[in-house]
Amino acid sequence: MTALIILLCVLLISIVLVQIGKVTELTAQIKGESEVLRDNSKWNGWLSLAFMVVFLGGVFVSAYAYKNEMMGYGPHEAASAHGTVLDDMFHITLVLTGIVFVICHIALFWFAYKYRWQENRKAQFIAHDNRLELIWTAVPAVVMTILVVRGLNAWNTVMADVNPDEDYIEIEATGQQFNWIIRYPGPDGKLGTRNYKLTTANNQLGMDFTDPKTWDDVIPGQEILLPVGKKVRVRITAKDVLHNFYLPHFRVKMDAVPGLPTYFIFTPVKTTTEYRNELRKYEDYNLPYDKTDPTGPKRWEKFEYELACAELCGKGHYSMKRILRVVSQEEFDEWYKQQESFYLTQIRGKEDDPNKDKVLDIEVRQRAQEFSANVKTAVEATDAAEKTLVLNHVNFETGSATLTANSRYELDNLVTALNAYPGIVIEVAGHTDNTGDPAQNLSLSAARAASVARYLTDRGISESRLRVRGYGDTKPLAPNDSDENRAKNRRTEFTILNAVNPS
Ligand SMILES: [Cu+2]
Repeated sequence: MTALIILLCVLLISIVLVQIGKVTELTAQIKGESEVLRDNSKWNGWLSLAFMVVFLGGVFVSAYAYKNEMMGYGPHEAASAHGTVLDDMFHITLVLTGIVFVICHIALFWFAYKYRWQENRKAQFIAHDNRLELIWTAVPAVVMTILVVRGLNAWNTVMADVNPDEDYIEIEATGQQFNWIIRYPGPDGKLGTRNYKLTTANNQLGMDFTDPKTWDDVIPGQEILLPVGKKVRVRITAKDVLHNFYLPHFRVKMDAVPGLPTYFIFTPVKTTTEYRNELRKYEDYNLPYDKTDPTGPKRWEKFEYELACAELCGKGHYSMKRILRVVSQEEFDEWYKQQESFYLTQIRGKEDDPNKDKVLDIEVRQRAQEFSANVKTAVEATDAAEKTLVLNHVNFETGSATLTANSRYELDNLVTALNAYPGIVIEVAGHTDNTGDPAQNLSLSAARAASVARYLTDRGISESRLRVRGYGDTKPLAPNDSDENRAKNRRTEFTILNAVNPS
């Protein structure tokens, strides 16, 4: 139906035009050709001028009306240090091409008016003019050079890699259909190695857990935080197809290519809260966020920085959106502290842990901290029951009093504690479960306690500070009714006999 109406309109307009043509021809015959030509030329000349004024006026009015939609203006200011460099490039290009645009249009329509047909005016033909050629080659060349040189400078500034001794944080973004896996380095500040061949259902990134740098790496939940004012280097990769790491507010955009790591470096300069407060100034952002709830939060209050994929990577492409929050360094540190190591929480001790029979450096450090805290509590405790601590990581070869190699870490902690509190005397006690002959258990537990004591005296602890006892199966911690409980009862522990303040 619409098509039919449009067709009819076109037909009618054509008929009208034909009729106007006929009328013009008739008038020309009556008035004489030249008079009509003069009238037409005059009208066309003036209409050209009118068009120029209306058109250019419209250009300026619409540019002003839509200025807040333009990048780098009003609510679209960059939130990163390099963002203004890029925005300025766009602005300079816009201003220069704008000047050319206005001059060209004035000239075009002015010439159409000025040199309209007039009687007795003869056209001049210029075959060639060197001076003109020079001008209209040199001017664009100079303008282009300015733009290109500025562009190259901006490129070199924005794409420069970090100095290794600079203060920055490196994170990693891996794109996959359809989400981003973001990885932060742990306290060591270094991202661990990856190898795609190690990819499993549990280890989506193929992190190489034989590399100690991976042990403390963190893969946070939905929320991504970055500290304000800190340089961030993002390693960008993809697992399946081409994705694109895009942080529009920070003017960060880089392809995520499978098999070819890329990077982008930027420094966020405005926290989410600061950006929200800037948006607050604009009328648009004072409208309700949810149109059906006019009294609810305003648009500026709900503003968030976004991470998007800027590559049409498949039908779930849109769902790659993530919220990025830029916060103060303190708030970031607080959040970062709560993040747990991916390896220690998801892989350690499980089937695909390549370090099953090793004690890791971070565990050694963590246990040492816990141990010294426990000893401090035990020394200060007044209740006798709280003065006994189990050596959880001290173990023996089956049926013998030989310490396993990994026992040394906790025993070293004990040596450190005894040196820190030179006044204390301890009882080292061996315990077994109830399997086997009680008399044998008793002697085994005594032998094990003696092994521990020997380890301590070998490291300079005076024998006079140690009481050694085997209790066999006489003091179980739990009833010997399950494997788990029996394991609990097979233990070595120490009791602080007299607590003297550390010297
Ligand atoms: Cu994508």
